[in-house]
Amino acid sequence: MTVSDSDLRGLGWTESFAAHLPAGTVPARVARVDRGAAEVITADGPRRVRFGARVRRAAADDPVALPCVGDWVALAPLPAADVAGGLELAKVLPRRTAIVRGGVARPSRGGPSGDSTGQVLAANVDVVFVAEPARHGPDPANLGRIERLLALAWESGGTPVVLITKADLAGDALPELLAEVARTAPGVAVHAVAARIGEGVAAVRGHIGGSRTAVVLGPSGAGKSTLVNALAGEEVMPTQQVRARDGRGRHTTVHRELIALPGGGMIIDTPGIRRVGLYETGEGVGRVFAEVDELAAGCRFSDCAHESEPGCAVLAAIESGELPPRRLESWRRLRREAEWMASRTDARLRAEQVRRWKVITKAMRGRNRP
Ligand SMILES: Nc1nc2c(ncn2[C@@H]2O[C@H](COP(=O)(O)OP(=O)(O)OP(=O)(O)O)[C@@H](O)[C@H]2O)c(=O)[nH]1
Ligand SMILES: [Mg+2]
Ligand SMILES: [Zn+2]
Repeated sequence: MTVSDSDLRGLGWTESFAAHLPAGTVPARVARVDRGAAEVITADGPRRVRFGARVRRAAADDPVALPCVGDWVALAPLPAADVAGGLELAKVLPRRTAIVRGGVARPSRGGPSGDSTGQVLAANVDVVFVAEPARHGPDPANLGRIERLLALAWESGGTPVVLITKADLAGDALPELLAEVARTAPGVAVHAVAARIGEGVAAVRGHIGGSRTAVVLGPSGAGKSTLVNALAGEEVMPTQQVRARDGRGRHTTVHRELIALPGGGMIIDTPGIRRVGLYETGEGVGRVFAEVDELAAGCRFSDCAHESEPGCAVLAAIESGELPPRRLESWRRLRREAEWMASRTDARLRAEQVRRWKVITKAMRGRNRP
């Protein structure tokens, strides 16, 4: 590494990125993307760069190739430099991890529908915080949304962590809610956070040490930006000031943005997610429902569909109350969606596209395996 590279290590720059940096270019990390341009952080500080022609062409063919928040990129001198020192974003370096969402899938008679183009929500993240707000009342959190975001998080190659945000709103129901969420997220750390009053923030901070990068995903109004501000120790992101009357359809954060935290580590704040489809169809769903797979190993028939077969260990677990029926339904829905995605005619192409952009993920997955 060169001297200037060492300044970037705190931002997550490693030898494996350096190995892909073309000669004569400058490395930078993308902090924010606007149409056709990006705010990047270089060893010399922040600057704004436009996408070069090759990057624009690649992104037109394949949206996954579009530079994204968290990406490491190569900056090259502008081809016809009328501005001295002018740089453009010339190349996206292969991603270590990437959160890729599919097109919005709507249930229809023939199964899920929707397009199968992907969008990278964040790149090179180590930790994926799934933020689900606690609510007052009989239905204190949306467990299905947690499961869906966990599948996406596992597919990314990063480590998921569930945050029950606005935990103060759950009142006495909080311990029970946390226990239920823990059952919904096997093998995943679960924390209660009330960022507005500073509770649980230290536990979140504990996941973002050194030069790690985290991203926070969740619905609008979950308190994501409030948490990011609590971590940053200052008002870096605007938060929802007055509660919208119906609480819906108001997005305070509109850009995904990478924020460097005092004391090291980075967090990417994101706009609220309304509905997110699966894109990659690897081990994600299986990991979210690890206990269902374990139970299924005890079914009499190895191809048991857990519908009505004799000797079905999954149905027996439902009968005994060990497995909530909601959990099996949710598993079925996500499995169906993943299978539908995998069966699309462009599935092979899609897998190749992601592989091309995510070279080191396999090794990462091996390391993350509990
Ligand atoms: N009761 C309670 N309210 C909170 C807490 N954290 C945030 N809020 C409030 O929840 C509302 C939404 O907070 P934001 O941080 O803007 O939510 P967000 O997830 O960033 O929303 P988007 O940017 O729209 O995706 C604000 O009015 C916050 O003050 C908390 O710990 N407890
Ligand atoms: Mg926000
Ligand atoms: Zn079975």
